[in-house]
Amino acid sequence: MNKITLPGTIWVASDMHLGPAAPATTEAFLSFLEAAADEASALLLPGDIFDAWIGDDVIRQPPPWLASVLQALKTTAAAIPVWLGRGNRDFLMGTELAETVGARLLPEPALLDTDYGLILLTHGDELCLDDQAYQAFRAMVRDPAWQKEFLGKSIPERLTLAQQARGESKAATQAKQADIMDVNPDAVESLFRETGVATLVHGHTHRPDRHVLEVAGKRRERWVLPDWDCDHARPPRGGWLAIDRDGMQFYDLEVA
Ligand code: LP5
Ligand code: MN
Repeated sequence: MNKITLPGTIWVASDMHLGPAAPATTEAFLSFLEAAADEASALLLPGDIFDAWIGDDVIRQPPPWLASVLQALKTTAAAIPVWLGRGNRDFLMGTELAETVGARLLPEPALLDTDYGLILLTHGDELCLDDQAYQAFRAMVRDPAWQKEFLGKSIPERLTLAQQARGESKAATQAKQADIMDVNPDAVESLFRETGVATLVHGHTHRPDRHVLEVAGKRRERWVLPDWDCDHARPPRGGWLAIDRDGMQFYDLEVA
């Protein structure tokens, strides 16, 4: 697996779920991007930056909320390296988006060579193996033939389908048992074994935490990133993980 060398202070954040219905979260993200440009050496965004990404061609005539996000990403990427990773809601992010904002796309998973050591970074949905209905959906939408057909539809058609899929997903997740929507312990263990790394960082489950476990006689840590919601959650929530030579630390968004 190729390593991404990232010296200095790295900021990692996921699951912002930005979209037209999340203006306050978008504002918080714009401030976060400005702070990252000033304070971090690199910014990594491993997935679900967007609530639903229907294809990179939307950036050719972006709606105002998206135009502001693209501009801010561009400004930050001109100051520090920015890496975008695909999540389960923005798995269609591609090279046109990355090149337009001056970012790079993260491999899945990504192996980071940081001042704190090797860290494996991924969105996390691929580890939720007990959620078989989701894994079937994932296999369908990750299939290049499905993607080609979907991307061949008009933007309004794709927006309607994305909205339907979000509706179905909300209903499905409400009906599911909470524990099947968490990562599968065997999948996590296999990833630690196969890669030999001591630290895994992922998002997706919206269960921010640091888990300590032992795999193959070695101490491992699994750090789970928080989701962001400054529009509907009270108090508003969100945050990021900072990694530097001294270790790893969560920071909460400071929002009024
Ligand atoms: O995203 P979230 O947090 O609600 O739940 C996820 C899993 N759901 C998804 C689906 C996405 O939310 C949908 C948005 C994708 C937009 C991208 C572009 C457009 C694609 C259009 C597709 C037709 O990822 C959810 C997990 C949960 O995480 C926890 O891990 O449980 O999985 C599901 O809800 C899957 C369902 O169980 C089964 C499939 C429902 C979707 C069916 C789509 C039907 C589309 C309608 C077209 C006529
Ligand atoms: Mn997700």
